[in-house]
Amino acid sequence: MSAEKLSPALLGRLPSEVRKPAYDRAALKPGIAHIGVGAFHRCHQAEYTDDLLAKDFDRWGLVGINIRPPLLAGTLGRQSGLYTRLIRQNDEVEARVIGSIVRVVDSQDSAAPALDVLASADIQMVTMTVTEKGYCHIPSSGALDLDHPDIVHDLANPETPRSVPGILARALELRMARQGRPVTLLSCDNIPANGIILSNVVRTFAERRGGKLADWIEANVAFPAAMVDRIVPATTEADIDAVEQRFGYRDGAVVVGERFRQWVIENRFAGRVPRWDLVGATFVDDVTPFEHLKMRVLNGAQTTLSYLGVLGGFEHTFETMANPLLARFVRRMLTEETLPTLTPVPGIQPAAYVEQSLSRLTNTAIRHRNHQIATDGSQKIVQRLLNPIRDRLAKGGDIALLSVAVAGWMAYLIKASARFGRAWQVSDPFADKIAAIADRIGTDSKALVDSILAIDAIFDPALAANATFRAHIIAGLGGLLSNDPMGFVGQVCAGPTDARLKQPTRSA
Ligand code: NAI
Ligand code: CS2
Repeated sequence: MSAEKLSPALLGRLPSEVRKPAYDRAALKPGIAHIGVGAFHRCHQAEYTDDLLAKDFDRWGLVGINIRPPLLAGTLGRQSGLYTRLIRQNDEVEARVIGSIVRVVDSQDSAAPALDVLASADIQMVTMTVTEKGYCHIPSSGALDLDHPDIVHDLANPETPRSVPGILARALELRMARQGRPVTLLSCDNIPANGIILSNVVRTFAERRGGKLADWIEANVAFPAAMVDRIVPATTEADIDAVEQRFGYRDGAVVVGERFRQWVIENRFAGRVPRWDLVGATFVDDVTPFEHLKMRVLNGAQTTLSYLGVLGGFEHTFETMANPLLARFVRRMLTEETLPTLTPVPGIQPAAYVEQSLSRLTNTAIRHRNHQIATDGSQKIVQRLLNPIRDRLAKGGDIALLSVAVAGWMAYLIKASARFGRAWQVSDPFADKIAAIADRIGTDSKALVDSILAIDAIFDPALAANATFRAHIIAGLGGLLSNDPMGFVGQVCAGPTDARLKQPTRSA
């Protein structure tokens, strides 16, 4: 017989080691909407909100909305929004059922269900984790990509939008017409200056829509920036089975994360604000130093390890970190090249932050696949690698190690092309473009780099034209496409700068 499913009725009978919501869920009122109920939201913002509800401070429940797959009705919906959040640190497991999501809404086929929620007067805070590419912006500039197919569609059909910027602009228009209450739109995605990018893409829509919308947004909507942190890999069937075996019930919405968590939010709100600062979040005037630290150190390390890890034949981050060469490479990259680009962050010692970040990446219970982190690299490398490179170049600093990581992204996509034997499957908005370049050019790394650096949506032209940067990327790509990519990484890690620029032998 299959195990009983998680439900409100089961809460009273859960094993004692599973922590339960410490408040009356029936008393909650929808107050916060979240777009993009994926693994991360369930393990981060929803947990902070659960902590806040347990303090009996407010009665704000979350309404979760997905405008893209997966459907929520069959998992969270069937469980009345309940799910199990596992914290895993090597052999330790800590289980907790989170109760802060009071309703879920699938709005994949039409924006109407999402708009109903977002335009309602009950909702005064809208958070989102819609992945980096969900903002439909140009990574190198942060502006709305007017050629994006969803944006072309939404500008032509503003009342039936399908993109995040289009849906938010329409929701704000409905709020203005129906009830006029202010609202905060809080991006929790790992894009640089996420408040500014979200505001750019929504305001561009509003300006094109005309009427009073842009002025209303100016007066009634806040777009704070936020830095969010907790490593949360995609949930696997094994995770769901593990909950059943260990605790005796079936939960289709399990999520697994590490113990560490952080949320730094810009103190710029419109309307009511959940007091997440009472449960560990920090409200600050300027998120930028926190954002740079996190994206350049932790995310920079993850991205670097993902590309070099795949090229070296490793499956997960923790296995890649167990390789002494790759661990040494990433530590040197962060310490020698990334750290000097950072401005001081109150209360955080940069070298200690590097060590803490690297140590988080060795957690054997966090099975974060290199291919998952490598996904959508074109949307990630600007903030994680290219911006620190630009800062280094401006001060005359060495960029040899950061450049290998950028070349890693190129090699990863090139090796997925037909000409290179489709080494693995990739998912990146620029994958087809880079595969076409690889198919046309073949193995000439200088020609490959010339064509790839010409993609100005990723590489800003001034950086792409920098001779030092080009030379390092050409050397890096040559080395990583050679028969011995790890040998090349070893040479770079050991050798002086000019030796790093020498072209190694390449595979045919
Ligand atoms: P996930 O794959 O579990 O969920 C992705 C969510 O985004 C889904 O709800 C999906 O419907 C939605 N989505 C995808 N493409 C969209 C689009 N074009 N428009 C609107 N919605 C879209 O991924 P997960 O782990 O929840 O991560 C999501 C984002 O959260 C990341 O891309 C990152 O920016 C941020 N984040 C993730 C962390 C993690 O460790 N998983 C940690 C810190 C931030
Ligand atoms: C990861 C991040 O998938 C990825 O790109 O690098 O989502 C990472 O796990 C989080 O930012 C950690 O907070």
